[in-house]
Amino acid sequence: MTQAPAHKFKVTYSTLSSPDPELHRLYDEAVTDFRRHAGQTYPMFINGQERFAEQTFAKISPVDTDLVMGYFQKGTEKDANDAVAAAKAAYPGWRDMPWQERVAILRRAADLLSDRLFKMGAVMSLEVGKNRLEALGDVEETADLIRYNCDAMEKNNGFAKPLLTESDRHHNRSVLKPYGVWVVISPFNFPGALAGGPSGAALAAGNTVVFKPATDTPFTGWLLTEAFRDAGVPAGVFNFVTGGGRSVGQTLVDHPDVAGITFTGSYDVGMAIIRSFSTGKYPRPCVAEMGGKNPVIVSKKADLDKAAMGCMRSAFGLQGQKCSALSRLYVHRDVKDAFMQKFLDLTSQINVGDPTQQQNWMGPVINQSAYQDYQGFVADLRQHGDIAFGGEVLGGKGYYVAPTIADNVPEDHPLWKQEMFLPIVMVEAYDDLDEAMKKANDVEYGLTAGFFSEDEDEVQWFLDHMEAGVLYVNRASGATTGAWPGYQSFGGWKGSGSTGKAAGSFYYVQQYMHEQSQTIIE
Ligand code: UN1
Repeated sequence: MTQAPAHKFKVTYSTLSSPDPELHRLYDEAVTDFRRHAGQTYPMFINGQERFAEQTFAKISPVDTDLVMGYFQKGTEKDANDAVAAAKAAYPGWRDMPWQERVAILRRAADLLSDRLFKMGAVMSLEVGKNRLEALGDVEETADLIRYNCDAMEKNNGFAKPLLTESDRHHNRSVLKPYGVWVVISPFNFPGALAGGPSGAALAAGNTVVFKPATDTPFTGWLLTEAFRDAGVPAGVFNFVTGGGRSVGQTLVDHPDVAGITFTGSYDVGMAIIRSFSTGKYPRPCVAEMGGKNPVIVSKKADLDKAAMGCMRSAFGLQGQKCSALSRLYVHRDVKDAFMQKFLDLTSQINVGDPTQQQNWMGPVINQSAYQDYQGFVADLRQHGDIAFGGEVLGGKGYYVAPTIADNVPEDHPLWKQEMFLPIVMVEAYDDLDEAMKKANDVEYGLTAGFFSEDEDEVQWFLDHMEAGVLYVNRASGATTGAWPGYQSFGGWKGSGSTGKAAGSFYYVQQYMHEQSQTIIE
């Protein structure tokens, strides 16, 4: 039988289910095939060459802790330094290549990712614990983010634009130029999109890249590296280093030859990098995306079926481990009981288990430490409020926990403000919309937020007052989650992001370049 082209199946985070049996067959085959070949050793990639360290670490699947997916290199400071040196040496050639050629190479890399959809999706499911649609969505988002950065270069003619002139003898223009060596440090939860997206932007703009994935997700990082390599990205232009955050990551952050960085991860680490990047000899650009504590407000004029579905998907998709996940839910007192009934009912229908099995919508949490955090948070919430649903670890060979809804937790409890990054949502009744908005905004984060109401004036009120970078109204496929490049830009306000510019719309790739004004007089 001939294999259907991968691009026939376009899965996004809003895809609720796919009726196409071919998609499921190809994914199942890829999982079986991967399991048969698991346990190999994978290199780093520096200056176009595979690089092996003295020590390796095992990547264990959170889905099944008996499954060693592969062995990855425990890179050292020297490896990090070599990667920066390689990127620095390769920079002039890549910078001077016409942007049209750079973009052609990067579009090839995006197409290779789409071609490898099922293999990469299978790896991501086992590496992160994503269900099949979330995993396939992440692969496609990675490819689309790379394409979107290429399109941005093209639509703006490489960012060389004329300025006003005094006469025919004056030629004035503004040109955006790359910075040099760009570091990309990515998180575990979207190991494709949040690595390939920023790398694609940095490369399209003409920077060279040193990429370090989260310690939990080296495998997807390697597959991304292979796609750039196979697309013809020249040696030294894209480098891949693995190892500890404190050794390899810190060496990259501290390196004087690094011109800019994109970090996606926790608020504490992000803020430390921003501070360190502003205390050198001169300020250097730091694009930081740093988590959320995302609220939903349900009005008494809401369609409660839409609201319950959107909240369930946002609170528990990918086990609550999205920075876009819903974690605070404010429901009008008049409709709270009716809403809770629907919300609990939908939540009780979630199957938790091996996410490569089609019937399981939630997989495990990422690692032992997250599994322990979950138990600690639940004990705390149980002591101070009610666990309306879930609250248990589920056993098995992986880190499985129940989707959890906490109610009646006092307003001053610290977990109303702290990002948990787990499938736990806290619910509270409100009497007055303005009071709900005040609480919704009263956190250090401002990433995503959702609103449910069938009243136009209320909708406008929400859009006018909510302090966050990504707003959704009446979205049943995800009340706060599921941004897609070109359709929703994605970036945070306040403690959620450092630049005020979001990925996926009009202003992102420009952050990887600085402006030069050129005036020539004949
Ligand atoms: C994240 O949540 O960590 O909007 C990144 C979403 C996805 C993921 C964003 N695009 O839910």
